[in-house]
Amino acid sequence: MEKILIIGANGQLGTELSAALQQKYGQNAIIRSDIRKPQEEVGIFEMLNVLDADALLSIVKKYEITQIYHLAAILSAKGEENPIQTWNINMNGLLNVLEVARHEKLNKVYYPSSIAVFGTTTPSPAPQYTSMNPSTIYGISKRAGEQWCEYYFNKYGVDVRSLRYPGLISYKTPPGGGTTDYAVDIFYKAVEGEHFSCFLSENTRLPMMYMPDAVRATMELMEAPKESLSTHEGYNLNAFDCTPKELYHEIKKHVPNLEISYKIDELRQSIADSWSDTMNDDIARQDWNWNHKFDMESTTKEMLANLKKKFA
Ligand code: AKB
Repeated sequence: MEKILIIGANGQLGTELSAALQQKYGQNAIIRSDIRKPQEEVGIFEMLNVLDADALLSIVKKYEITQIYHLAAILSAKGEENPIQTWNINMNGLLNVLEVARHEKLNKVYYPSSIAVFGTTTPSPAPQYTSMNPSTIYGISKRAGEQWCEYYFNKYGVDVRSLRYPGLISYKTPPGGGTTDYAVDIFYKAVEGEHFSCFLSENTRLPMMYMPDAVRATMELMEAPKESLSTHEGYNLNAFDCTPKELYHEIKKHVPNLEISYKIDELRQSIADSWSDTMNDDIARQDWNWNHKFDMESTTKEMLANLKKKFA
């Protein structure tokens, strides 16, 4: 029986992945952990700072953990406020997880990567294997993390799997400190009847994905037979791409009163400009049959309907 530890379970991805894993494996098989208590405690929860390797090991032993989903990280824009701290958390957290996986002989590890690994020398659409010169410490740590994952797979046989997520759009838990966060904020403003001030310019194109697709992709990758996987670095993962202007016009079809203005944040604009505006994910589609379900139109409908219910 699998026993799964989720590190960073209260975050944007962690909240929804925890619920999906609890549904699949049962509540007692999932140990949620984070540095803060969750607002709502569902199932087993442990306080854990992933930098504390002893605490991590004792939780792994206590629950006889067989898989770890290591989701804790500082995102792109927030990471620039304190690069050394970001490197420490993003990198040493991963190394603690890989070490415990190696010594305790865990079955599998999941490590999220990001479009932040790409840079200005990456062509568009970004191929799976390409030139990468990430410009943020978050991107540098994700790229190095991917390489550590491949290294632990080759050298120690740790079955670690990873996806390069686009910007994730969800209504359950807000993101924090990312460059793609505008694509979530705009929906909240639309539903709350407020003006939306966008920190990226109207024509900044970025890859995006609705959270249910991201959760399904993660679970499908983790369930794929090991022999079918051709990489243990992050797989490119694509759904749709859009600019703030395009997303605004799509939402406006449902919320005609929504107004937008642009107040560019230089840091986040420069980060977005350095990222690829779309990715080629053919290898994920070939290796483990990845296929997205949601495009910009269906994501918009779902986000608005669910946020309206949430605020009703
Ligand atoms: C961010 O904007 O930093 C994240 C990401 C694309 O990894 N959402």
